[in-house]
Amino acid sequence: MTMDRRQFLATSAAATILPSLGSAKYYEHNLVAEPIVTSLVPGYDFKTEMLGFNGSFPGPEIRTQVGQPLKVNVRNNLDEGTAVHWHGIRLPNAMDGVPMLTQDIQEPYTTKSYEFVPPDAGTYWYHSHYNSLEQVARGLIGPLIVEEASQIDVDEDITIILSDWLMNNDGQLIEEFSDMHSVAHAGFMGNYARAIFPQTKIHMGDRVRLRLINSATNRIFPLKLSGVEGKIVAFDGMALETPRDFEDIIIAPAQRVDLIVDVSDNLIIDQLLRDGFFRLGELPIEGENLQRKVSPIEALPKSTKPKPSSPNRELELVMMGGAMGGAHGGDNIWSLNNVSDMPAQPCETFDKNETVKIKLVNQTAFPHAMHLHGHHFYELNDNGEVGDFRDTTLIGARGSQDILCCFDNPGNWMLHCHMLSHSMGGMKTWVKVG
Ligand SMILES: [Cu+2]
Repeated sequence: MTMDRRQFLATSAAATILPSLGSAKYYEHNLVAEPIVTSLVPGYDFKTEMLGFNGSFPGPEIRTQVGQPLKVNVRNNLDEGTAVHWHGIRLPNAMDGVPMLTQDIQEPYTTKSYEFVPPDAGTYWYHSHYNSLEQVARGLIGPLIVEEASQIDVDEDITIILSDWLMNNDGQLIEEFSDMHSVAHAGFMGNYARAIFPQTKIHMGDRVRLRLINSATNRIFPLKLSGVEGKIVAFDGMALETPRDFEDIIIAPAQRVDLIVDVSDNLIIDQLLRDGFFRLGELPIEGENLQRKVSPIEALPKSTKPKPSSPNRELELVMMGGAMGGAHGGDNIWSLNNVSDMPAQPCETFDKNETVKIKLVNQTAFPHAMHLHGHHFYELNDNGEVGDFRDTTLIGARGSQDILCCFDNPGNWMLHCHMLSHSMGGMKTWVKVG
């Protein structure tokens, strides 16, 4: 028996926070995946047919607090299956939202609950992990914000979603998602891109936290921010030990960048192009904040991330295939170590808490954004020194990137290119931990 739509919506008010024992708070949210129409292009009167959550694209911002239990009830009101993945959260394997690996496909008109305790504060997102190239391109995404236990000293906290869409002149999505030419090249790309701001006001002199999320299926955004000055404070949800200066920012599909900035003018986000820029969005200032924060921008509180230690094992994972990539042993367009698509057995099995150095070698003519589920990993620089702690790393065409990962989370975890066309074209595998 399925709950009828009205009945479900009646219970799906905003987040409920129920008191619990001690200091624990329990956050519960409801998400309804459904077809929607939305004004995707500001200034035009057409409405775009998409998929969304709770009637909107992007889906509602889920806000919770680090270390507190979160429950999200997902209702599938699509006439196709779905599954929701909580990107970047180090959660129990059964909650990871990957059909055929961690759960069944969530059938139409059913409800599935996900429950986990986010161990790290930061900027995350949720998105469909079923038929994901198409469902993400059609809009099944939303931000998942895990707040720090103590308040961060900013005037505003703004989540900005970056994405692109392929649209016709009537503003409708062109559904050529799996066009084979794009799969074998840089992936399905839009002809229109935008930074989506929340309905927030900023003032000259504000200190603002900006949470950038790239939800595009394939597009890497090189960005220039104007009107603000400050520091990068986190990548992929994880606090940097020392806030970092920035000029341009490169954000690959699925990556997040948190900044703390002081506002001096209208906030403008431009995408840098080879010969100029494209304006992704602008948040105009209104009035002035006369109580400016003048203290230096401090690091966010440390996460519970594992300390880097020397590896027990070293492996190589080679990205192969695609146009101009040469021959490889896989039977789809892309492969990892000569194997295309999800193998019946894991590509590697790790003992729990094993620390592994993985050399990600890109033999192909395109960049890839490799994402590991259930863990973050350290990027190693060319001298082998430990760098940023991320869940998605961008590897340039014909380049390589070494990573160091402590596989401390038991279960079956996907490892795949987050350019979702490449993942669909075979660049995906999984590892088993514990
Ligand atoms: Cu790729």
